[in-house]
Amino acid sequence: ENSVSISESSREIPPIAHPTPEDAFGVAANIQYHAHYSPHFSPSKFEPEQAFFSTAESVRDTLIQRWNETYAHFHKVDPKQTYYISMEYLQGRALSNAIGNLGLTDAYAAALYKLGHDLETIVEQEKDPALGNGGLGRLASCFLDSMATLNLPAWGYGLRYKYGLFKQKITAKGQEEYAEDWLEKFSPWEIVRHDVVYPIRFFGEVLVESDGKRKWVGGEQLQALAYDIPIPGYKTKNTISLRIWEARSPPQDFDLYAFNAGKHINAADLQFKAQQICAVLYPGDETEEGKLLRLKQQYLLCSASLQDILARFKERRSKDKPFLWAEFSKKVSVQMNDTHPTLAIPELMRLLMDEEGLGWDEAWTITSSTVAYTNHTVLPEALEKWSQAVMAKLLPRHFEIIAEIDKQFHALVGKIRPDLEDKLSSLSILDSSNPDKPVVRMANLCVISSHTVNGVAELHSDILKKELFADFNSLWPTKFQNKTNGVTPRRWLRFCSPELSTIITKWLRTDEWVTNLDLLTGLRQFADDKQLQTEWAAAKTANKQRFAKYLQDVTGIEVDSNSLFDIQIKRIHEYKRQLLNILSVIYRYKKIKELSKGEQMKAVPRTVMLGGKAFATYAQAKRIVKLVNDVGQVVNNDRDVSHLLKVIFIPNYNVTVAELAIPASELSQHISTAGMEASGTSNMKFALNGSLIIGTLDGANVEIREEIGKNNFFLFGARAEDVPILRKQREEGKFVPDPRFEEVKDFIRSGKFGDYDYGPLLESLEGNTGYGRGDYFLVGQDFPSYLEAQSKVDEAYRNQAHWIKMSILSTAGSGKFSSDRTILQYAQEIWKIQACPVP
Ligand code: 475
Repeated sequence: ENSVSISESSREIPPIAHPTPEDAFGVAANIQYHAHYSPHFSPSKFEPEQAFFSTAESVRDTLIQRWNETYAHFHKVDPKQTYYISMEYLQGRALSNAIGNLGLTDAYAAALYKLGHDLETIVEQEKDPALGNGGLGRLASCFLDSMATLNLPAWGYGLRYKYGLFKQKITAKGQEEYAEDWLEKFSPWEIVRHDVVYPIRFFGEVLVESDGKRKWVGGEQLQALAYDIPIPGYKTKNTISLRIWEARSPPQDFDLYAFNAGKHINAADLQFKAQQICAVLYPGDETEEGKLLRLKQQYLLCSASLQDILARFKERRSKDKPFLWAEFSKKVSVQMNDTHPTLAIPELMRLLMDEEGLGWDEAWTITSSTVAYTNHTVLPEALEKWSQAVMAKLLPRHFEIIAEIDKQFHALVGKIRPDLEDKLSSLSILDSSNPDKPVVRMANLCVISSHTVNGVAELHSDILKKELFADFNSLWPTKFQNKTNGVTPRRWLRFCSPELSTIITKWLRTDEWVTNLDLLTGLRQFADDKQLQTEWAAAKTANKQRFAKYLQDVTGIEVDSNSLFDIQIKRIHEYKRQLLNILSVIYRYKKIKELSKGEQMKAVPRTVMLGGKAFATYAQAKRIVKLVNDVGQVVNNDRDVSHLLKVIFIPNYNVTVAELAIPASELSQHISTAGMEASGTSNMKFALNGSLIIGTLDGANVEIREEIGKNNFFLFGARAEDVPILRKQREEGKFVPDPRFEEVKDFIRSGKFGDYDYGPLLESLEGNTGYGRGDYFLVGQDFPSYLEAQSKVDEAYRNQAHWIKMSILSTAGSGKFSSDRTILQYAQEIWKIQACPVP
């Protein structure tokens, strides 16, 4: 027996002198340390790539230190905590964001200079991890930045896909997709947590024990392994975590007999099978793919996250903090980013009942006061519906629980709202109306089980209340809220446009706008000031030149930095109407060709840029990509017009490209069919960067226009409330197309843009209305008013002083669209959590 007892405390890691280098000298030493002692390459090499990894590791030291302090502080204070669960995060590159938030950009730039590198080149070595599709994923990342910056006790949970969103290449055939291997080398930001592992089960069966308790047994068993990515707040010590899960097979007992019998491949097989689960991000944006693998991903995310949440809740109980399940929802709030993590609901029920021994009623009270749901789209193809058969097979216990929730919901309606009973077929969770394919409606499960349901812009939340969830709203009117989206001003202004930021800070005489974006209104009083206008124009020009250089590098096309930079970047969707944009470009091209030399002198030169990825099997979207590229080929090579018009498809649009494009933009297009874009968030980023918007009254455009003033917004198109009426009129043969619209379609049909078959694309604009046909998205309807708005853009651009003034007013009016404002509203009105700053 050991006579010397080792005290508990001596098993903790002894504190070390703070490694955070704070000046260029210290930083350089730290980078060198990593180059020598954590070399992933030959230590004799210090090329940009090695310099990037050493630099990132040096930054990571500081982040880990702060992350530990934050975690310890939360543990001590034990505040109510929010967990944001999302299948997608679009983080973008982390290096410049991290050193920016730490306030160490100058120190790192100077240190790298000492070591023979420049910061910009080093930053460009980093891969852009694209673990998301579009708006929903990027919003999650903006939210993490705001939660950290606001010192909120909150974490993100996600999945560690091996392959992110595909890489897009443009060839003569149009878009081609290639694997995006963001882990090709490794990611310096993730910290693998071998101490955080949870069991995950699929398939199997439910046993009923003698006491009536139910138990899920058998089937396949896996493990979820955690990786933590530290998320630093801006100018605060608080550093939170994005915890992403990876599936792996449980450690196998090494079976020597099997090995000798040559059967050792089995373990490797299991490992391979497990790894398939997180192999790829499903690339459909606003589409639902009822594939088993996707359901496995969703369950892995929910189960691992909830086991982790429960473990933390228990860990924080102690003698003086008694363990009471009834306290759970006073300590924990779970936000579901769309319906993708809906399984969090039955999983929390299962854990509370089957693992913790609670009864149904208590488990239901806890669950329904813990989870909240955000809806991001009303598009029918995005509303998740899972086959009941698939669900019952993969997750038999969860299916039982879901059926029971549905049953109790029916009983509740019968009791308190018998008038709604004939609506139950559309309100219920289980929909068996099609006997060949009974489904589980995930959105209904979310609405019924959540204490709060929110939309992402005023108009969208109204549509949820009045249309999509109207009956639920009449049942639970206080359940529905609005939380207009926002974007982080750090990444989307302070760091992506240092030029404009410096000017803003100078004129506002403070840099506090970075965390208090409403202060931007202070720019309004200087909007007419010639000095500010000159500085503003110079910054915009510098950003345009930087982006022009990038475009030349990736497309080989030379861009005139004096032309109007007109940009539309977002996923390619018919409802987003990139087709409307390119059709009007074709019209512009035709008209320029008809001008005399004298008239041409007066025309405003434009560079129209479009970028975005099309879901690989979304044929119309791919045709649109092809058309943009074909039009570019013709226009850019036509010597009569190329000095007045260029059309560029920006390949492989991602967060990194957005950071270059948005600051360079003067006009940006947010032109969806009214009522279809839930919010949009790039509209906010563009407005913040002084880019004027041409847009419809859709999503957050409505609120942006209110904030920056209607004179500073190029509005066109049908209103949301008129859209159904217009579709109906069209159906009745009452729509008379504008001759200019016909002219453009004929021009494409003539073969002017090559021999690709645009028939199916043009046909979608004709005939009887129906989803995806008969011009469902009202391109023809809005074409004339769009052309008029475009003429107003040209007119306005001719008066540069006035344009710059509008640009300043656009930035000045963007304060509302900070994700700090959005997150504060979630914290106060949904999560009921408070800031918990590390002292
Ligand atoms: C909206 N993605 C934007 C943004 O709120 C809005 C759905 C199903 C499967 C995979 N991806 C999805 C979305 O629904 C999505 O990205 N929605 C977007 O959310 C943030 O600003 O208007 O279209």
